[in-house]
Amino acid sequence: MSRFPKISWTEITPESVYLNRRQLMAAAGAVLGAVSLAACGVQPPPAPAAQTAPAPELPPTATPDSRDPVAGGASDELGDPLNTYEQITNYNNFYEFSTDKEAVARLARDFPLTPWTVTVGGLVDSPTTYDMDDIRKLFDIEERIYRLRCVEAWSMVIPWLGFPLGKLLAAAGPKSDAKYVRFQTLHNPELMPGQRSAWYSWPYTEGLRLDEAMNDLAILSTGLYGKDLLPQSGAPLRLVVPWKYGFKSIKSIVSIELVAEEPNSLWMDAAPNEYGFYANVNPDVNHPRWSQASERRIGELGRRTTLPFNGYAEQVAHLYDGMDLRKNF
Ligand SMILES: Nc1nc2c(c(=O)[nH]1)N[C@H]1C(S)=C(S)[C@@H](COP(=O)(O)O)O[C@H]1N2
Ligand SMILES: [Mo]
Repeated sequence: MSRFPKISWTEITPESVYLNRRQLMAAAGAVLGAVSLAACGVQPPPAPAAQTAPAPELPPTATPDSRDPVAGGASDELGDPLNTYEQITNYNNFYEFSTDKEAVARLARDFPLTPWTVTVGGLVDSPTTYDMDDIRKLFDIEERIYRLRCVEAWSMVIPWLGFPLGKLLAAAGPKSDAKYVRFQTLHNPELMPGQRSAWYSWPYTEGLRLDEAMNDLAILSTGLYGKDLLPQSGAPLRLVVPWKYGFKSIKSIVSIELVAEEPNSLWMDAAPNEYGFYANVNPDVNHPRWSQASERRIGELGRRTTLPFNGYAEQVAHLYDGMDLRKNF
C-alpha cells in the first residue's frame, strides 16, 4: 500500500550495508529467555491518568507557517497539517519519566540510548537479538504521516520514520501456534524514575493480535521529522499503531515476543474496565469517565470529531469483522 510517500532515506543516513540475514541470526545467540510478566499479585490502585479528567492541554504554540522545514507544509492524507516538531517532542505521555506531559522531555533528556538491544523471541523459528545498527541496516526506513489519538481525547499528526512491524515478525518466522505479539519497554528504575512508583505493574507491556501486527499500517518507529527519535518519543524504537489509542504505541521497546494467548498490558492491569486489549479508536464507545466522540488537536482551538479507527477504517476495519467492538473495546 503506497498511499504514504517514501522519502529519500539517503538524505538521512549513509547508504546502508546490508548484513547477510543468516550471519545476523547466527550472531544473535541465545533464545530470548522466558520473561516473566510482572504479576505483582497486588491489584494496583486505579491509575492517576485514569483518575483525572482528560489532561489540560498545551496552549496553541504554532501557526501553520512555523512548521519544521523538514516536512514543511506537509499534511496527512486527510489534508490536516502536521504538528510541529516542538509540539510533538514537548507534550508526551511516558509514565516511566513523569505523568506530567510537559516534564517528560526534560526528565528523559539524559536517558542513554546505547547500547540497546531488542530481542525477538517466543514462538518463532528464528529468535534474534538485534542492536539498533542491525535494525537500521536490515529494514528500509520510510516516512509515515499518521494521526496519533490519545485515549485522553487529544491528538496530533506526526511524520514518523519507521518500517512495518510485519517485516520484523516475518524475519523471525512466527510458529503456527503464535497468535499474539507481546511488547515490553525497558525496565530500569535508575534510568526511568517513574518506574519507582508502585501504582503500575512495570515494565510497560502491550500486545497486538498477530494479524493486527502484520497489517501494513503498524510500524516500528526509529524517528520523526527526519531525525532519530528523542528519548521522550520512545527512542530508540517504539511501536506506532495509528488506528488504536496512543497507549498501544509502546515506547523504548526491548522485547518482542510471539505468544499463544492474549497478553495483558500495563493499562489492562491498572484499570481493566477502562482500557481494553483492543483499544481501537471508537467514537461510539466512551471512556467510562469521558466522551470519545471528539478530540482536541494539539495546537488548535476547538474540537474535532473523532473518526472510527482514527480514520483508518478502510485499511483495518476488516480485522474486526464479526466482533462486538463494545465488548472487545
Ligand atoms: N513505555 C511507554 N509507552 C507509552 C506510554 C508510556 O507511558 N510508557 N504512553 C503511551 C501513551 S498514553 C501515548 S498517548 C503515547 C504518546 O506518544 P508521544 O509522547 O510520542 O506522543 O505513547 C504511549 N506509549
Ligand atoms: Mo495516551
